[in-house]
Amino acid sequence: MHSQTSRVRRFLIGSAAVAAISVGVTAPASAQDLQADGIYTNQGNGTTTALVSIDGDQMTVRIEANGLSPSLVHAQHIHGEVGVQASCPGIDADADGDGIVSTVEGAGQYGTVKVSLTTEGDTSPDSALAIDRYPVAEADGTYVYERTFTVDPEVAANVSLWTVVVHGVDLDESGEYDGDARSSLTDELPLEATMPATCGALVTAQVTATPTGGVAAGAGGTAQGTNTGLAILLGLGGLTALGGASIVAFSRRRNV
Ligand SMILES: [Cu+2]
Repeated sequence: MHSQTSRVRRFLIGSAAVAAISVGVTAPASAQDLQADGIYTNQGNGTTTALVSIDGDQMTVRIEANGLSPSLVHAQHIHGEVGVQASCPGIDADADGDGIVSTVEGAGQYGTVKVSLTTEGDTSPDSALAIDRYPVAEADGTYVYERTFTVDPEVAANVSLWTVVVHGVDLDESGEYDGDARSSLTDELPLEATMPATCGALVTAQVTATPTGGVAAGAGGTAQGTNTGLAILLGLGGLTALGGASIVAFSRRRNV
């Protein structure tokens, strides 16, 4: 037999727990997860997968690259223009008809450099050509890049419109960036070093966990968050949004 009092108390305990646990569901909503699947824009068979997460002024970028020119450095940037939906060029962007979409020829669609995805130090457009601070592909043409850094509010607000471009194609497979053709950006570098290898437009990343899954996963102790005050506010909102189903799910879990 259940007294009214114990039933109410049980509900309140359950609600508090759900409110706390739903922090684990609600808090990431302030972050933004984007993904860009980059394919080759020129000769070469490179592919890149870029994951970009924004949380306040912190940006985390992970790039997995395959099929790039081996053992060579690959400049990589987030390209775009404020307030403009960027896209990746096709061969029709080859204005001078040399069969290659240069960085400048592609800029009409993907814009200018907004973030330099360097391995260390500055990440501003000033480092766009800092080729001593970009990833070098392994001998099999792969690399993995991951870095977290601070970005301007303008970048955080616009990055979902932008693209990830990885540069560098060893066209003649000589093992180095060379040849008479000069970069569209600077005469100091060969065209091979700066021409786009892959380009991908950033879109919202696929959600991998349902809210219910998030609650279950969170039962292990996300209540011990650091933003307790804010978390409670967010948690209350989360509780309303999650509704009774989550409480049932939580109760069932507790009874297992
Ligand atoms: Cu670039």
